[in-house]
Amino acid sequence: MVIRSTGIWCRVLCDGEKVDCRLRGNYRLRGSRQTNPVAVGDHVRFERLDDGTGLIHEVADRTNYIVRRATKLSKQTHVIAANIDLLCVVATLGLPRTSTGFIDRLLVTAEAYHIPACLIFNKVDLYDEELWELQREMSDLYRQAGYPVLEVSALAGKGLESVRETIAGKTVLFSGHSGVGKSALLNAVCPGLDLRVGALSEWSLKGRHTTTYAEIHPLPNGTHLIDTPGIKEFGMVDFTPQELSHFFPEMRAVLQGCHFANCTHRHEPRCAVREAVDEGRISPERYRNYLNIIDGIEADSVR
Ligand SMILES: Nc1nc2c(ncn2[C@@H]2O[C@H](COP(=O)(O)OP(=O)(O)O)[C@@H](O)[C@H]2O)c(=O)[nH]1
Ligand SMILES: [Mg+2]
Ligand SMILES: [Zn+2]
Repeated sequence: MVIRSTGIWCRVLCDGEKVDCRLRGNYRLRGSRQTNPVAVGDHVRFERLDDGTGLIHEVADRTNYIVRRATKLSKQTHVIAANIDLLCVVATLGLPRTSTGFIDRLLVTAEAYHIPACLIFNKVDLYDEELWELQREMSDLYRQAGYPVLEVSALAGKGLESVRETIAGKTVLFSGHSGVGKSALLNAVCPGLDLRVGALSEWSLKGRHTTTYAEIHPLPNGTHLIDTPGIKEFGMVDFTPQELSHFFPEMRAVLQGCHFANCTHRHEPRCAVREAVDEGRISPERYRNYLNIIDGIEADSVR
């Protein structure tokens, strides 16, 4: 597994050993639109050379990958990471309160990239009765939509085992607003990791500058932590208003019932999604966020 990639050289984790590898000179880019043929998370086959380095012969097909555009308008994309097993969206209900709008945008991005996602609500040690009530609503909301929800406290050590079980053996990306406790949570889950808590930028532990390249940290029991600024910085994947509901699992499940195949579930007659909202099978909040994202897509396309 490639755990670091800076262009020509990359570092490959192989049976616990880290080997610096180069791509064979004649290795062709898999798609002309991608600027880098190897990204962290890629599985490669390499040949060991006399000097101890490796020569990569083959890059395995990816199950998924996240990209960044080379420039705002360019069609060329840079693959940031590949073969991501899980996106953990870390949120808080106390201060600051993560909005469902923000959560839903991250979840939509994960769906569009074919990355399974789960929600982790941190800082439950700060809850009073009212916040627990809100937490129950949020947990119901997202479980109904099809996502696993964990309620944890990095500080009080609550729910850590559920986080360990959820990420065990997986290549995982943590995302969420700064300050929600991602670093604290990872430290609590993986003693010895020693990430800086309360730091402005993530993963600044080694005195590196804020990286544009992703890196993977191997953890005990086969978990691999992807270190990137988070997928929200990469922006949403391009899609049309007609496609958006496919990235809401609970809408995807009913939209074949819509009268029009290209239904956007706003004003079209005989819409199965709106029917499900009216009958309480789809949450009005998720539906509202769906409408907001569509508005954003349309505003972008006229700009
Ligand atoms: N009360 C409480 N505070 C927490 C918890 N987890 C993290 N924090 C605090 O939240 C702040 C931000 O944490 P940090 O891990 O740096 O957040 P990050 O920006 O998401 O990585 C720090 O002051 C932490 O001590 C928690 O479970 N409960
Ligand atoms: Mg942090
Ligand atoms: Zn519809």
